[in-house]
Amino acid sequence: MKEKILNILTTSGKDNIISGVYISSLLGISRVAVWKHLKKLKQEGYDIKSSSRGYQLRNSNDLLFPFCFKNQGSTIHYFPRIPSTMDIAKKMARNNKTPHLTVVIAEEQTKGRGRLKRIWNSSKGGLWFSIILRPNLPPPFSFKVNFAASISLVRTLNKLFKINATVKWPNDILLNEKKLAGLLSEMETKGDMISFVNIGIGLNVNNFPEKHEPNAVSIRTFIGKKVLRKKILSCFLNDFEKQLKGIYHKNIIKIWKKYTSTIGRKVKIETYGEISEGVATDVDDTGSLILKQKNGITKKIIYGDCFYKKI
Ligand code: BTX
Repeated sequence: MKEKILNILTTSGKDNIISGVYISSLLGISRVAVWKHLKKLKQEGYDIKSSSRGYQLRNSNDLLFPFCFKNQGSTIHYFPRIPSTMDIAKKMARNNKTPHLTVVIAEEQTKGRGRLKRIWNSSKGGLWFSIILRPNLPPPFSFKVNFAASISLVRTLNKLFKINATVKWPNDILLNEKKLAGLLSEMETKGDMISFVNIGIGLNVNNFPEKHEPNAVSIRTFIGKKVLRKKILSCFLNDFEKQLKGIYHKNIIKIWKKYTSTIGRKVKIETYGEISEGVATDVDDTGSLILKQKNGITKKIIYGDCFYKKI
């Protein structure tokens, strides 16, 4: 019933205002029942305004409801306001019936998180989602899925907005050296195989992250106008789904290198408090960064935070 009501509100005519009587006649339920459902939707965080003329769903041109993605191969779950899409995705993924490519989207996250439990600012206007994946790979190959996600994201953004976003190792998306998106991955295994990998993506779209994070940027601040998140998500999912097919046999790192700005840069890498500095000379076939240090010794780094030094 909730989906049906939202669908009616999004497809309603002039001013997007629709009367309770009309909704009740379409759905064959009483006006009181309509009122109760709408009250619940408002409590859940949906931006619905009521007036003497009826109900209006605000900001309805860029909603991310499941029925907005009818032609997508993915199953979409939408929440107006939750702590984190990662928590919901983990719960869902632990249920073996949840299919590969299930997407959990939040309009707003109250406890969005980055790597190492850092805070991820997730105010309205951004694209905050997690994808549940069952890639049929042994755990050491999970890096392929993470790198593939950053390729699909950067490729989608550059194509749609004619920008030059790049990937910073391991998989932040930068625009003009500022953080446009962050990716986070959480995995559980079963026997010798991955049970699920959840990839969380936080992309600054129509929000203003620079208010809280001086080194962040959104598409809106960069190109100077609002854009449709729906289109970004849909293009991203199409591209990602294609990449995931037969991923075990693909040289994902070779493709990833076309989109990275890390190789050749002077960097500082922090791994659990240990700092290494030098020039990033390569990323090997397992996704590890190869660092040539000042003393000439080469070091292979499997995990860490990468900071670019000024050019
Ligand atoms: P990260 O640990 O690389 O980045 C976190 C750091 O980025 C923070 O410490 C802060 O300095 C900065 N930051 C915080 N918010 C923003 C922002 N909106 N834009 C740019 N920089 C910011 C990167 O972690 C992984 C982030 C994944 C976020 C997604 S959103 C959907 C899913 N749900 C969830 O809780 N997390 C993921």
